Amino acid sequence: MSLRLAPLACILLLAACGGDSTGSAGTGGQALNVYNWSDYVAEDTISGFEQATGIKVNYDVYSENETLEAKLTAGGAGYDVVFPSARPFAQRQIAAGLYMPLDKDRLPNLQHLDPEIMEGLTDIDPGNRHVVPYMWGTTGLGVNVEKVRAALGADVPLDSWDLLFDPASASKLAGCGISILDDDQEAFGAALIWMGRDPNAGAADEIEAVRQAYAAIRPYIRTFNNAEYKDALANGDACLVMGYSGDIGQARDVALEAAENTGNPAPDIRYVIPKEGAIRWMDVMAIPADARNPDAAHAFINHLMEPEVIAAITDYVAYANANLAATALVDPDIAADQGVYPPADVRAKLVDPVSLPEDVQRQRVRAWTQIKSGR
Ligand code: SPD
Repeated sequence: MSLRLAPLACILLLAACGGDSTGSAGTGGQALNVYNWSDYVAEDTISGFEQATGIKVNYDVYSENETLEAKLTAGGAGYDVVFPSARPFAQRQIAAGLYMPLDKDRLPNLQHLDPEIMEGLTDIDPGNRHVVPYMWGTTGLGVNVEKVRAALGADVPLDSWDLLFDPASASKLAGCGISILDDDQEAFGAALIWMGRDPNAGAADEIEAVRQAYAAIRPYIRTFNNAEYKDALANGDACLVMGYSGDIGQARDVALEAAENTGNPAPDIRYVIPKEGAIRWMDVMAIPADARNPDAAHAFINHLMEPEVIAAITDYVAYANANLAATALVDPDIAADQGVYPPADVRAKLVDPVSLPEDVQRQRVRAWTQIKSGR
């Protein structure tokens, strides 16, 4: 895992970094409460912000959009900056008035963001008033190549959802460990794409088709989770996972580091965007309407839009960012990694999730609960 040290220059030479000169003055001396996905900043991101601004950060993590949404809707959680996925979560949270409008005068680093990505968010956030894009990625397969080949043969194609959804394949991989995201949007999307259908489909027969697809492989699935699968892939407890792109890049880096430390051969862990296509998602930053420290929240969001800061995060977490000015600063190996920045022909097969009607969403959640329980 490469860790860029560029933000240090900003810490030492604050004035030279531009647009990040907000100190603790104006924040009422209160700590900033940040709630983010797990493993979604670099090692020095939070300490870099604290040193640059004098603002103390309480940093807490989650691994499901639903956890964040439950806290936001209950109110009083006390978070100042949160990171929902854009569709459908931020979309409906904006509509429900859960976020405060951003004060763009306090976000000068907005100038660095990719105008195409900003424009792409205006359907859920007209005028880009409430959310700022953070990282984006895809949901595909993480593969331990040696173990999968040992189970399925040296010539097995690694670029298809068949690896997971073909029961003949899954049954042979059960022994080395299959893990699936506990995320109904991703799980439904993947199965529907595998079947050549619209991943945003919601008709009763589509839901039934997904239920049957999972019923056929359910006996071979070891775990359903959104965070632990990363370690399982890295330490050999899983050989095939459905996972978020950067998480699988992180698992590969952890495995490489462990191999270096122990002198053992490094496993060949790969992230695959299957040839049939995949879901693309975008996570955004927002300030809850009941935030207690909006001044510090703006300073934090602005800090994360510093090209050096966000490039270092991309290098560390292996997710693509939305900051054009950061592109030249990203580690060339990460910038060239087609799992992080897919080429045009692959991008053409990526599908953005949409907000489904409430009754469809409820049916999906019910079916997903049944699938997981094996009923
Ligand atoms: N470890 C960070 C993972 C971020 C994943 N966010 C996207 C979820 C899309 N359903």
